Amino acid sequence: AKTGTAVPPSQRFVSLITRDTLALVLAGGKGTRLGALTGNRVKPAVPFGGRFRIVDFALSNCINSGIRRIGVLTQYKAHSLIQHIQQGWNWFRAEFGEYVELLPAQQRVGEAWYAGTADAVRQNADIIRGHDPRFVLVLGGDHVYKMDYGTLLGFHVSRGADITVGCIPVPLEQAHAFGVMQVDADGRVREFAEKPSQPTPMPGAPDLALASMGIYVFNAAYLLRRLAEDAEDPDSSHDFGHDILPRALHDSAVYGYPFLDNASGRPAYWRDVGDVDSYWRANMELLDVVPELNLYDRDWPIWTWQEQTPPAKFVLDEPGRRGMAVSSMVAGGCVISGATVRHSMLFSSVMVDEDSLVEDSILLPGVRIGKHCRVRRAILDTHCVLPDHATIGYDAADQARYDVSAGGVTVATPDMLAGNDRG
Ligand code: ADQ
Ligand code: ADP
Repeated sequence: AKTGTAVPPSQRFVSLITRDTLALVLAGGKGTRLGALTGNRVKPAVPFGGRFRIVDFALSNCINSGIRRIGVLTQYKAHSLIQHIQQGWNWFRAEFGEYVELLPAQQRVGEAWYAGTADAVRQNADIIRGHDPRFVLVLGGDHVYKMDYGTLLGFHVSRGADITVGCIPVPLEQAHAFGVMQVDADGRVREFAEKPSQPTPMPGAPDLALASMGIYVFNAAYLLRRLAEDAEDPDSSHDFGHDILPRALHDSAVYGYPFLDNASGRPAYWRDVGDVDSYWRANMELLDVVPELNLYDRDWPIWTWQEQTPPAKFVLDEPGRRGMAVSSMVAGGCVISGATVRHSMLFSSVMVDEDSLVEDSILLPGVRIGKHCRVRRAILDTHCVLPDHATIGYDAADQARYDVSAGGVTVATPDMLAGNDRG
Protein backbone atom coordinates (compact mmCIF):
# COMPACT_ATOMS: atom_id res chain seq x y z
CA ALA A 1 0.00 0.00 0.00
CA LYS A 2 2.99 2.30 0.43
CA THR A 3 3.66 4.16 -2.82
CA GLY A 4 6.42 6.40 -4.00
CA THR A 5 9.22 4.62 -2.15
CA ALA A 6 12.59 4.75 -3.86
CA VAL A 7 12.98 0.99 -3.82
CA PRO A 8 10.01 -1.33 -4.41
CA PRO A 9 9.13 -3.03 -1.11
CA SER A 10 9.52 -6.45 -2.74
CA GLN A 11 13.22 -5.73 -3.21
CA ARG A 12 13.65 -4.50 0.35
CA PHE A 13 12.25 -7.69 1.82
CA VAL A 14 14.96 -8.48 4.33
CA SER A 15 15.87 -4.89 5.23
CA LEU A 16 12.21 -4.11 5.97
CA ILE A 17 12.12 -7.12 8.27
CA THR A 18 15.36 -6.42 10.09
CA ARG A 19 14.37 -2.76 10.51
CA ASP A 20 11.14 -3.89 12.12
CA THR A 21 12.94 -6.15 14.58
CA LEU A 22 13.84 -5.51 18.19
CA ALA A 23 16.66 -7.74 19.44
CA LEU A 24 16.71 -8.60 23.13
CA VAL A 25 19.96 -10.03 24.36
CA LEU A 26 19.56 -12.15 27.49
CA ALA A 27 22.60 -11.42 29.60
CA GLY A 28 21.41 -11.83 33.16
CA GLY A 29 21.85 -15.52 33.91
CA LYS A 30 23.51 -16.85 37.03
CA GLY A 31 25.62 -19.39 35.08
CA THR A 32 28.23 -20.92 37.36
CA ARG A 33 30.02 -23.49 35.21
CA LEU A 34 32.75 -21.04 34.21
CA GLY A 35 33.78 -21.01 37.85
CA ALA A 36 36.10 -18.26 38.95
CA LEU A 37 35.88 -16.53 35.55
CA THR A 38 32.30 -15.67 36.42
CA GLY A 39 33.17 -14.88 40.04
CA ASN A 40 32.41 -11.21 39.56
CA ARG A 41 31.14 -10.92 36.00
CA VAL A 42 28.28 -12.56 34.15
CA LYS A 43 29.21 -14.96 31.33
CA PRO A 44 28.40 -12.55 28.46
CA ALA A 45 31.02 -10.18 29.96
CA VAL A 46 33.77 -12.82 30.04
CA PRO A 47 36.67 -11.77 27.78
CA PHE A 48 37.17 -13.94 24.69
CA GLY A 49 39.52 -14.12 21.72
CA GLY A 50 42.20 -11.72 22.94
CA ARG A 51 40.12 -8.64 22.45
CA PHE A 52 36.39 -9.21 22.79
CA ARG A 53 33.80 -10.07 25.39
CA ILE A 54 31.42 -12.93 24.63
CA VAL A 55 28.41 -10.62 24.26
CA ASP A 56 30.17 -8.79 21.39
CA PHE A 57 29.37 -11.69 19.08
CA ALA A 58 25.57 -11.45 19.46
CA LEU A 59 25.72 -7.64 19.32
CA SER A 60 27.98 -7.61 16.26
CA ASN A 61 25.71 -10.13 14.54
CA CYS A 62 22.83 -7.72 15.12
CA ILE A 63 24.68 -4.77 13.63
CA ASN A 64 26.03 -6.78 10.70
CA SER A 65 22.49 -8.11 10.06
CA GLY A 66 21.04 -4.60 9.97
CA ILE A 67 19.32 -4.83 13.35
CA ARG A 68 19.99 -1.61 15.21
CA ARG A 69 17.38 -1.68 17.91
CA ILE A 70 18.78 -3.74 20.74
CA GLY A 71 18.00 -4.25 24.41
CA VAL A 72 20.43 -6.00 26.75
CA LEU A 73 18.73 -7.62 29.75
CA THR A 74 20.97 -7.69 32.80
CA GLN A 75 20.67 -8.91 36.33
CA TYR A 76 23.45 -10.82 38.10
CA LYS A 77 26.98 -9.42 38.37
CA ALA A 78 26.35 -6.87 35.67
CA HIS A 79 29.01 -4.28 36.46
CA SER A 80 31.65 -5.09 33.88
CA LEU A 81 28.94 -5.91 31.32
CA ILE A 82 27.27 -2.53 31.83
CA GLN A 83 30.64 -0.80 31.72
CA HIS A 84 31.50 -2.57 28.48
CA ILE A 85 28.15 -1.77 26.81
CA GLN A 86 28.41 1.87 27.86
CA GLN A 87 31.98 2.23 26.66
CA GLY A 88 31.81 0.11 23.53
CA TRP A 89 28.26 0.15 22.28
CA ASN A 90 27.20 3.76 22.73
CA TRP A 91 27.76 5.00 19.19
CA PHE A 92 24.18 4.57 18.01
CA ARG A 93 22.14 7.46 16.67
CA ALA A 94 18.86 7.64 18.53
CA GLU A 95 17.55 10.13 15.98
CA PHE A 96 17.87 7.43 13.31
CA GLY A 97 15.90 5.03 15.48
CA GLU A 98 19.00 3.11 16.56
CA TYR A 99 19.88 2.19 20.11
CA VAL A 100 21.44 -0.29 22.48
CA GLU A 101 19.46 -0.06 25.65
CA LEU A 102 20.35 -1.62 28.99
CA LEU A 103 17.36 -3.29 30.59
CA PRO A 104 18.35 -4.25 34.15
CA ALA A 105 15.91 -6.07 36.42
CA GLN A 106 14.20 -3.11 38.04
CA GLN A 107 10.86 -4.36 39.39
CA ARG A 108 8.83 -2.58 36.72
CA VAL A 109 5.99 -5.00 37.43
CA GLY A 110 5.66 -6.59 40.84
CA GLU A 111 8.48 -6.89 43.33
CA ALA A 112 10.46 -9.82 41.99
CA TRP A 113 13.73 -9.95 40.08
CA TYR A 114 13.86 -11.74 36.73
CA ALA A 115 12.67 -15.25 37.54
CA GLY A 116 13.57 -16.88 34.20
CA THR A 117 14.33 -15.92 30.63
CA ALA A 118 10.66 -15.49 29.67
CA ASP A 119 9.95 -13.54 32.84
CA ALA A 120 12.91 -11.26 32.07
CA VAL A 121 11.33 -10.37 28.73
CA ARG A 122 7.83 -10.10 30.19
CA GLN A 123 8.97 -7.60 32.80
CA ASN A 124 9.94 -5.35 29.88
CA ALA A 125 6.64 -5.81 27.99
CA ASP A 126 5.74 -2.13 28.28
CA ILE A 127 9.11 -1.14 26.84
CA ILE A 128 8.69 -3.59 23.95
CA ARG A 129 5.22 -2.23 23.30
CA GLY A 130 6.64 1.29 23.30
CA HIS A 131 9.21 0.37 20.65
CA ASP A 132 6.43 -1.28 18.64
CA PRO A 133 8.48 -3.79 16.59
CA ARG A 134 6.87 -6.38 14.33
CA PHE A 135 9.37 -9.04 15.36
CA VAL A 136 11.27 -9.69 18.55
CA LEU A 137 14.55 -11.59 18.24
CA VAL A 138 15.50 -13.11 21.59
CA LEU A 139 19.21 -13.93 21.81
CA GLY A 140 21.39 -15.52 24.45
CA GLY A 141 24.34 -13.27 25.19
CA ASP A 142 26.68 -16.12 25.86
CA HIS A 143 27.54 -17.83 22.58
CA VAL A 144 30.38 -17.34 20.14
CA TYR A 145 29.28 -17.42 16.49
CA LYS A 146 28.76 -15.30 13.40
CA MET A 147 25.21 -15.45 12.09
CA ASP A 148 23.10 -13.39 9.71
CA TYR A 149 19.87 -12.93 11.60
CA GLY A 150 18.32 -11.49 8.41
CA THR A 151 18.24 -14.98 6.91
CA LEU A 152 16.70 -16.35 10.11
CA LEU A 153 14.03 -13.64 10.05
CA GLY A 154 13.40 -14.24 6.35
CA PHE A 155 12.87 -17.94 7.09
CA HIS A 156 10.46 -17.04 9.90
CA VAL A 157 8.37 -14.80 7.65
CA SER A 158 8.39 -17.18 4.68
CA ARG A 159 7.09 -20.03 6.86
CA GLY A 160 4.39 -17.88 8.44
CA ALA A 161 5.75 -18.96 11.84
CA ASP A 162 4.71 -17.70 15.26
CA ILE A 163 8.06 -18.75 16.68
CA THR A 164 11.28 -19.75 14.94
CA VAL A 165 14.07 -21.38 16.92
CA GLY A 166 17.67 -21.38 15.70
CA CYS A 167 19.03 -24.92 15.86
CA ILE A 168 22.23 -26.82 15.19
CA PRO A 169 23.32 -30.46 15.44
CA VAL A 170 25.43 -31.28 18.51
CA PRO A 171 27.06 -34.57 19.59
CA LEU A 172 24.43 -36.77 21.21
CA GLU A 173 26.46 -37.15 24.42
CA GLN A 174 26.38 -33.37 24.95
CA ALA A 175 22.72 -32.92 24.02
CA HIS A 176 21.43 -33.24 27.59
CA ALA A 177 22.68 -29.69 28.20
CA PHE A 178 20.46 -28.19 25.49
CA GLY A 179 16.90 -27.94 24.32
CA VAL A 180 16.53 -30.86 21.89
CA MET A 181 14.01 -30.94 19.08
CA GLN A 182 12.64 -32.94 16.21
CA VAL A 183 11.61 -31.14 13.04
CA ASP A 184 9.70 -32.36 9.98
CA ALA A 185 10.76 -31.93 6.35
CA ASP A 186 9.38 -28.38 6.22
CA GLY A 187 11.24 -27.38 9.37
CA ARG A 188 8.22 -27.48 11.67
CA VAL A 189 9.12 -28.46 15.22
CA ARG A 190 7.22 -31.59 16.21
CA GLU A 191 8.84 -32.28 19.57
CA PHE A 192 10.88 -30.22 21.98
CA ALA A 193 12.47 -31.26 25.27
CA GLU A 194 14.50 -28.87 27.44
CA LYS A 195 17.67 -30.55 28.72
CA PRO A 196 16.35 -34.12 28.36
CA SER A 197 18.14 -36.90 30.23
CA GLN A 198 17.65 -39.19 27.19
CA PRO A 199 18.00 -36.93 24.12
CA THR A 200 16.47 -38.24 20.89
CA PRO A 201 19.01 -38.46 18.06
CA MET A 202 18.45 -36.93 14.64
CA PRO A 203 16.87 -39.23 12.08
CA GLY A 204 19.64 -40.97 10.16
CA ALA A 205 22.35 -39.55 12.47
CA PRO A 206 22.44 -41.63 15.65
CA ASP A 207 25.42 -39.68 17.05
CA LEU A 208 23.81 -36.25 16.74
CA ALA A 209 20.88 -34.41 18.26
CA LEU A 210 19.28 -31.21 16.99
CA ALA A 211 19.87 -28.60 19.70
CA SER A 212 18.17 -25.28 20.23
CA MET A 213 20.70 -22.44 20.08
CA GLY A 214 18.57 -20.55 22.60
CA ILE A 215 17.70 -17.90 19.99
CA TYR A 216 14.11 -17.25 19.01
CA VAL A 217 12.19 -15.07 16.58
CA PHE A 218 8.69 -14.16 17.71
CA ASN A 219 5.96 -12.13 16.13
CA ALA A 220 5.82 -9.35 18.69
CA ALA A 221 2.07 -9.39 19.36
CA TYR A 222 2.15 -13.17 19.71
CA LEU A 223 5.09 -13.00 22.15
CA LEU A 224 3.42 -10.45 24.40
CA ARG A 225 0.21 -12.51 24.51
CA ARG A 226 2.10 -15.72 25.36
CA LEU A 227 4.14 -14.01 28.06
CA ALA A 228 1.02 -12.58 29.69
CA GLU A 229 -0.54 -16.07 29.74
CA ASP A 230 2.65 -17.58 31.11
CA ALA A 231 2.78 -15.04 33.93
CA GLU A 232 -0.61 -16.27 35.14
CA ASP A 233 0.46 -19.92 35.13
CA PRO A 234 1.41 -21.06 38.64
CA ASP A 235 3.12 -24.18 37.25
CA SER A 236 5.48 -22.27 34.97
CA SER A 237 9.13 -21.54 35.68
CA HIS A 238 8.87 -18.70 33.13
CA ASP A 239 11.64 -20.01 30.93
CA PHE A 240 11.56 -20.07 27.12
CA GLY A 241 12.98 -23.57 26.87
CA HIS A 242 11.10 -25.16 29.76
CA ASP A 243 7.73 -23.50 29.42
CA ILE A 244 7.05 -21.24 26.44
CA LEU A 245 8.27 -23.53 23.63
CA PRO A 246 6.80 -26.87 24.80
CA ARG A 247 3.43 -25.22 25.34
CA ALA A 248 3.49 -23.36 22.02
CA LEU A 249 3.95 -26.64 20.14
CA HIS A 250 0.32 -27.55 20.87
CA ASP A 251 -1.36 -24.56 19.28
CA SER A 252 1.17 -22.48 17.32
CA ALA A 253 3.41 -22.66 14.28
CA VAL A 254 6.88 -23.30 15.70
CA TYR A 255 9.73 -23.75 13.21
CA GLY A 256 13.37 -24.71 13.53
CA TYR A 257 15.91 -22.78 11.47
CA PRO A 258 19.02 -24.84 10.79
CA PHE A 259 22.18 -22.76 11.26
CA LEU A 260 24.35 -23.81 8.34
CA ASP A 261 27.55 -22.47 6.91
CA ASN A 262 26.72 -20.70 3.65
CA ALA A 263 29.71 -22.00 1.76
CA SER A 264 29.75 -25.65 2.82
CA GLY A 265 26.13 -26.25 3.79
CA ARG A 266 27.45 -27.93 6.93
CA PRO A 267 26.56 -26.85 10.49
CA ALA A 268 28.19 -23.47 11.11
CA TYR A 269 30.67 -22.53 13.85
CA TRP A 270 28.80 -22.09 17.13
CA ARG A 271 30.30 -22.45 20.59
CA ASP A 272 28.63 -22.48 23.95
CA VAL A 273 31.79 -21.79 25.96
CA GLY A 274 29.92 -23.05 28.97
CA ASP A 275 32.72 -24.44 31.12
CA VAL A 276 36.41 -23.81 31.66
CA ASP A 277 37.56 -26.58 29.32
CA SER A 278 35.36 -25.49 26.40
CA TYR A 279 36.33 -21.85 27.03
CA TRP A 280 40.01 -22.75 26.98
CA ARG A 281 39.59 -24.93 23.87
CA ALA A 282 37.60 -22.30 21.94
CA ASN A 283 40.33 -19.73 22.59
CA MET A 284 43.10 -22.18 21.67
CA GLU A 285 41.29 -23.03 18.41
CA LEU A 286 41.72 -19.41 17.35
CA LEU A 287 45.48 -20.02 17.33
CA ASP A 288 45.15 -22.66 14.59
CA VAL A 289 46.70 -21.72 11.26
CA VAL A 290 43.21 -21.52 9.73
CA PRO A 291 40.71 -21.32 12.57
CA GLU A 292 37.09 -22.19 11.96
CA LEU A 293 36.08 -18.83 13.43
CA ASN A 294 37.59 -16.17 11.21
CA LEU A 295 38.04 -12.94 13.18
CA TYR A 296 39.76 -11.27 10.23
CA ASP A 297 36.65 -11.31 8.04
CA ARG A 298 36.04 -7.73 6.91
CA ASP A 299 32.55 -8.61 5.74
CA TRP A 300 31.48 -9.61 9.23
CA PRO A 301 33.56 -7.63 11.73
CA ILE A 302 33.23 -8.27 15.43
CA TRP A 303 33.02 -4.95 17.22
CA THR A 304 34.11 -4.34 20.76
CA TRP A 305 35.53 -1.81 23.16
CA GLN A 306 39.04 -1.97 24.43
CA GLU A 307 41.31 0.55 26.01
CA GLN A 308 43.70 2.52 23.82
CA THR A 309 47.12 0.94 24.06
CA PRO A 310 50.49 1.17 22.33
CA PRO A 311 51.45 -1.74 20.04
CA ALA A 312 52.62 -5.03 21.50
CA LYS A 313 56.37 -5.00 22.15
CA PHE A 314 58.94 -7.82 22.08
CA VAL A 315 62.15 -6.96 23.90
CA LEU A 316 65.64 -8.43 23.64
CA ASP A 317 66.71 -8.13 27.29
CA GLU A 318 70.15 -7.49 28.79
CA PRO A 319 71.37 -11.10 29.02
CA GLY A 320 70.46 -11.35 25.31
CA ARG A 321 67.26 -13.33 25.67
CA ARG A 322 64.79 -12.73 22.87
CA GLY A 323 61.29 -11.75 23.89
CA MET A 324 59.10 -13.75 21.54
CA ALA A 325 55.68 -15.20 20.90
CA VAL A 326 54.83 -17.96 18.42
CA SER A 327 51.50 -19.56 17.47
CA SER A 328 49.97 -16.90 19.68
CA MET A 329 47.70 -13.88 19.57
CA VAL A 330 49.06 -10.84 21.39
CA ALA A 331 46.88 -7.79 21.94
CA GLY A 332 47.99 -4.17 22.19
CA GLY A 333 49.85 -2.90 25.22
CA CYS A 334 51.61 -6.20 25.88
CA VAL A 335 55.35 -6.30 26.62
CA ILE A 336 57.22 -9.57 26.31
CA SER A 337 60.68 -8.96 27.63
CA GLY A 338 63.26 -11.73 27.26
CA ALA A 339 60.46 -14.26 27.72
CA THR A 340 58.91 -16.94 25.51
CA VAL A 341 55.20 -17.19 24.80
CA ARG A 342 54.02 -20.26 22.93
CA HIS A 343 50.55 -21.16 21.71
CA SER A 344 48.83 -18.65 23.97
CA MET A 345 46.25 -15.89 23.90
CA LEU A 346 47.37 -12.60 25.45
CA PHE A 347 44.74 -9.91 26.01
CA SER A 348 45.70 -6.26 26.25
CA SER A 349 48.39 -4.88 28.57
CA VAL A 350 49.90 -8.19 29.63
CA MET A 351 53.53 -8.10 30.78
CA VAL A 352 55.76 -11.18 30.65
CA ASP A 353 59.16 -10.59 32.21
CA GLU A 354 62.62 -12.05 31.58
CA ASP A 355 63.28 -15.76 31.34
CA SER A 356 59.63 -16.69 31.81
CA LEU A 357 57.81 -19.27 29.70
CA VAL A 358 54.08 -19.17 28.94
CA GLU A 359 52.50 -22.06 27.02
CA ASP A 360 48.94 -23.09 26.04
CA SER A 361 47.55 -20.34 28.24
CA ILE A 362 45.08 -17.48 28.23
CA LEU A 363 46.20 -14.28 29.96
CA LEU A 364 43.37 -11.78 30.45
CA PRO A 365 43.87 -7.99 30.39
CA GLY A 366 46.45 -6.55 32.76
CA VAL A 367 48.10 -9.84 33.81
CA ARG A 368 51.72 -9.52 34.93
CA ILE A 369 54.11 -12.46 34.87
CA GLY A 370 57.30 -11.88 36.85
CA LYS A 371 60.80 -13.16 36.10
CA HIS A 372 61.74 -16.86 35.74
CA CYS A 373 58.09 -17.99 35.85
CA ARG A 374 56.57 -20.95 34.06
CA VAL A 375 52.90 -21.04 33.15
CA ARG A 376 51.32 -23.94 31.31
CA ARG A 377 47.72 -24.76 30.35
CA ALA A 378 46.34 -21.98 32.52
CA ILE A 379 43.87 -19.13 32.47
CA LEU A 380 44.92 -16.07 34.46
CA ASP A 381 42.10 -13.69 35.25
CA THR A 382 42.35 -9.91 34.81
CA HIS A 383 45.10 -8.22 36.83
CA CYS A 384 46.70 -11.40 38.15
CA VAL A 385 50.26 -10.68 39.27
CA LEU A 386 52.56 -13.68 39.29
CA PRO A 387 55.66 -13.19 41.47
CA ASP A 388 59.16 -14.10 40.24
CA HIS A 389 59.94 -17.85 40.06
CA ALA A 390 56.26 -18.86 40.33
CA THR A 391 54.89 -21.80 38.38
CA ILE A 392 51.33 -22.63 37.40
CA GLY A 393 50.28 -25.85 35.71
CA TYR A 394 53.32 -27.95 36.69
CA ASP A 395 52.45 -29.15 40.14
CA ALA A 396 49.56 -31.14 41.65
CA ALA A 397 49.72 -28.71 44.57
CA ASP A 398 48.07 -26.15 42.28
CA GLN A 399 44.78 -27.79 43.17
CA ALA A 400 44.95 -26.46 46.72
CA ARG A 401 45.45 -22.90 45.65
CA TYR A 402 43.80 -22.54 42.24
CA ASP A 403 40.85 -24.08 40.41
CA VAL A 404 41.83 -26.98 38.18
CA SER A 405 39.23 -28.12 35.62
CA ALA A 406 38.37 -31.69 34.72
CA GLY A 407 40.48 -31.22 31.59
CA GLY A 408 43.48 -30.04 33.63
CA VAL A 409 43.25 -26.30 32.96
CA THR A 410 44.30 -24.18 35.95
CA VAL A 411 42.34 -20.99 36.59
CA ALA A 412 43.92 -18.34 38.82
CA THR A 413 42.45 -15.06 40.02
CA PRO A 414 44.13 -12.18 41.86
CA ASP A 415 42.42 -13.29 45.08
CA MET A 416 43.78 -16.83 44.80
CA LEU A 417 47.27 -15.47 44.15
CA ALA A 418 47.00 -13.18 47.13
CA GLY A 419 45.77 -16.09 49.26
CA ASN A 420 42.54 -14.25 50.02
CA ASP A 421 39.35 -16.08 50.94
CA ARG A 422 37.16 -16.78 47.98
CA GLY A 423 33.77 -15.20 47.53
P1 ADQ B 1 20.67 -22.31 28.86
O1 ADQ B 1 21.81 -21.64 28.20
O2 ADQ B 1 20.97 -23.33 29.91
O3 ADQ B 1 19.70 -22.97 27.75
P2 ADQ B 1 19.77 -20.14 30.47
O4 ADQ B 1 20.67 -20.52 31.57
O5 ADQ B 1 18.36 -19.81 30.79
O6 ADQ B 1 19.64 -21.27 29.39
O7 ADQ B 1 20.47 -18.94 29.71
C1 ADQ B 1 20.04 -18.41 28.47
C2 ADQ B 1 20.48 -16.96 28.37
O8 ADQ B 1 19.62 -16.18 29.17
C3 ADQ B 1 21.88 -16.66 28.89
O9 ADQ B 1 22.48 -15.69 28.05
C4 ADQ B 1 21.66 -16.11 30.29
O10 ADQ B 1 22.66 -15.18 30.64
C5 ADQ B 1 20.32 -15.45 30.14
N1 ADQ B 1 19.49 -15.50 31.35
C6 ADQ B 1 19.23 -16.56 32.12
N2 ADQ B 1 18.41 -16.23 33.14
C7 ADQ B 1 18.17 -14.91 33.00
C8 ADQ B 1 17.42 -13.97 33.75
N3 ADQ B 1 16.75 -14.34 34.84
N4 ADQ B 1 17.42 -12.69 33.33
C9 ADQ B 1 18.08 -12.32 32.21
N5 ADQ B 1 18.80 -13.15 31.47
C10 ADQ B 1 18.85 -14.44 31.86
C11 ADQ B 1 19.20 -22.18 26.68
C12 ADQ B 1 17.90 -22.81 26.16
C13 ADQ B 1 18.21 -24.17 25.57
C14 ADQ B 1 19.29 -24.02 24.52
C15 ADQ B 1 20.52 -23.35 25.12
C16 ADQ B 1 21.58 -23.09 24.09
O11 ADQ B 1 16.94 -22.90 27.21
O12 ADQ B 1 17.04 -24.74 25.01
O13 ADQ B 1 19.63 -25.28 23.98
O14 ADQ B 1 20.16 -22.09 25.68
O15 ADQ B 1 22.77 -22.74 24.74
P1 ADP C 1 36.56 -7.14 34.17
O1 ADP C 1 37.76 -7.99 34.38
O2 ADP C 1 35.37 -7.90 33.79
O3 ADP C 1 36.81 -5.93 33.33
P2 ADP C 1 37.25 -5.98 36.66
O4 ADP C 1 36.48 -5.74 37.89
O5 ADP C 1 38.47 -6.83 36.71
O6 ADP C 1 36.22 -6.54 35.60
O7 ADP C 1 37.70 -4.61 36.03
C1 ADP C 1 36.87 -3.51 35.94
C2 ADP C 1 37.76 -2.32 35.68
O8 ADP C 1 38.47 -1.98 36.87
C3 ADP C 1 38.76 -2.61 34.60
O9 ADP C 1 38.55 -1.71 33.53
C4 ADP C 1 40.12 -2.42 35.24
O10 ADP C 1 40.87 -1.46 34.54
C5 ADP C 1 39.84 -1.93 36.63
N1 ADP C 1 40.55 -2.76 37.62
C6 ADP C 1 40.02 -3.79 38.33
N2 ADP C 1 40.92 -4.32 39.18
C7 ADP C 1 42.06 -3.65 39.00
C8 ADP C 1 43.38 -3.76 39.56
N3 ADP C 1 43.70 -4.66 40.50
N4 ADP C 1 44.33 -2.90 39.12
C9 ADP C 1 44.01 -2.01 38.18
N5 ADP C 1 42.81 -1.84 37.62
C10 ADP C 1 41.84 -2.65 38.01
